Formats: sequence, structure tokens, C-alpha cells
Amino acid sequence: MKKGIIFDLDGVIVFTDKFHYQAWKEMADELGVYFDEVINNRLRGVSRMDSLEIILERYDGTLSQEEKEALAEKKNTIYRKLLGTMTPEDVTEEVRDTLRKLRKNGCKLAIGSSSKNAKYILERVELTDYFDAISDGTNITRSKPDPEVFLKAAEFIGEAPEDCMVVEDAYAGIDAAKAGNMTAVGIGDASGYEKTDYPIQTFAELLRL
Ligand code: B16
Ligand code: MG
Repeated sequence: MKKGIIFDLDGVIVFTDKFHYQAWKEMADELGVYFDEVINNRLRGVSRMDSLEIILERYDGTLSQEEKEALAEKKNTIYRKLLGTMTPEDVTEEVRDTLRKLRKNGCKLAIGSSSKNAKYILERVELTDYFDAISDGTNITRSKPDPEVFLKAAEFIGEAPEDCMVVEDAYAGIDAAKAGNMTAVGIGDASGYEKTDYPIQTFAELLRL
């Protein structure tokens, strides 16, 4: 077991991809650009502006930076409204129990998320106090697969990157962990990725690593 464990948020602790989908879909429909769940899958772990660029691959016109920012803002307003419906019941007892046990075993726990809404999500599901530090989209300039968000998380908990492991569901997140010289644990989609050091099927399996 490593001294520090850094958790991706969306796809590992909570599942907000349905909200991302709904919000992007509403924005895309209004713009008249095709968007479906397959494209939505490509947005996992990707920053908001990079996600917008992926959606705009199917857009014929050209947009200024200001127009793009307005679209991203529109999506975020819809998304935050949907996040407002989240409650502590959106986190499983398995996740809460595992986090408590890992901490009791002496591990330092951090969040390493691309989302600028990470702190709001943690508040909604009442999980803020389970972590020693939060590194998110508000404290980085480069998004995954760049390791910045995880390196900051390691710095916040005072552990060397090689003493940390990252738990991720997205390929870009596993790449970021490896680029940061950390051990990569893959759950969900990332459990089938060849760069993952330890694939797991359930969150509680973390207690056995
Ligand atoms: P926001 P994670 C990521 O969260 C999501 O997986 C990704 O779909 C989203 O675009 C990104 O956060 C940015 O989110 O618009 O809230 O800043 O998986 O890194 O926890
Ligand atoms: Mg994720």
C-alpha cells in the first residue's frame, strides 16, 4: 500500500457523466450540432474547453474564443443545476467505508480531478471531510494526460509522487499518473487499459493492494 492515494472524482467516486451528457446535449441541440453518447464517452476526464473542442469537430462554422467560452458557460450552468440534485445517497456505502478504512490504515487521501466543480460535488454528497487535500481544475493549467493535477495533489498531501497511487477510470488519467511517476490503479474502463498497473473491479479491492 502506498502512503498517498489520489482519487479521480467523476467515474471513480461519483458518476456525473449522465449530467455532463444532458448539459452538453442541450447546448449542442441549441447550436444545431450532432452529439450522442458515443461522443460523450470521449469527454471522460477531459477538461471543459477540450470537451467543447471535441463536440465542435462536427460543427461546420467557425466560432470566436468568446463564443466558445459562452457555450462552455452555458453548458456549465445547466450542469451545475443538475449537480444541485445530488445527495449523499449518490455515494455508495462501499466507497465511504473503503475511504474511512484506508485513512484509518494511515494513508493520506486526495482528490485529483479535472473538474472545476469538484469541491461543489464533494459538498453535495458530503464527502469533503474524507480527504486530506483536493487538487482540481481550479489549480491547474494543463489537463490530463498531463500529470499536473496529480503532482499538485501529491504536493498538497506532502508525499513524493513515487509514494502515491492514482485511482482512475479514464485512459487519459492513467497516462497522467504514469507520466507523473505514480502507480496507476484502473477501475471501470481503465481496468482494461494496458498501461494500468493494477486493474480493479470493485472499489473495496483497494484495501487489498
Ligand atoms: P468541469 P474527473 C472530469 O472529471 C470529467 O470526467 C469530464 O467529463 C469533465 O469535462 C471534466 O471533469 C471537467 O469538468 O466542466 O466540471 O470543470 O473525471 O477528472 O473527476
Ligand atoms: Mg474520471
